[in-house]
Amino acid sequence: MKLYNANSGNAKRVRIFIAEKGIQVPRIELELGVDTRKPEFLKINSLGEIPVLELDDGQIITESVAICRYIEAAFPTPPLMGRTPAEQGHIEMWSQRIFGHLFLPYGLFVRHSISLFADVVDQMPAFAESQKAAIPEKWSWLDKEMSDERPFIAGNSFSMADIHAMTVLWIADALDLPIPDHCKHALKWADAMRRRSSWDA
Ligand SMILES: N[C@@H](CCC(=O)N[C@@H](CS)C(=O)NCC(=O)O)C(=O)O
Repeated sequence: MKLYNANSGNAKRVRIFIAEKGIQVPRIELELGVDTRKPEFLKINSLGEIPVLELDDGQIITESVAICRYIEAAFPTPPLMGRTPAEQGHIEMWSQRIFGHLFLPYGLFVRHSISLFADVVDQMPAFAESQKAAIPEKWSWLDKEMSDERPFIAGNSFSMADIHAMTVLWIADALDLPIPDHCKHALKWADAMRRRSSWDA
């Protein structure tokens, strides 16, 4: 296997997942917005996006969550997407909640505000600002949800839902749009995630 990688949140999600599995996957490092738009890379992913996983037989898997699903099936230990039907349902529920309510506001703010994406989307500065303004209340929502003192996003075990949220945390750090100070439960969770070795993946 090899991973086409760059400095991005979607690639970070896959790098953390791989690190949590304790496996080694060689990387091909690309420059976002430069190498990702070259004809030779468009032959690998017609959308010109990383991450991309190339299997040993040459098959290509794109989309960060699809790559994680492949790795979960190929390397089931430790399980990160749940064992029982109830665990799988809850982890997927929380993964979608974190993606929809936290990753998207950050991601849409970025897409509508930085020059890298100026020729990818019709940027609307007012929309970017509205997404940015929504972020603190989204963290407040998560903080209230975690006031039951559960250690991880989807319950008592580390899972894909935490990896989704770690990706958000990494973007939040990069943009200096942090978890608000009053979100004590979310901040406690974030401190614990920063101490995991996979945080540096
Ligand atoms: N749904 C995809 C999104 C991937 C994506 O948007 N990648 C961006 C970086 S975060 C990219 O490679 N952009 C390349 C470019 O803009 O040239 C996934 O989850 O992997």
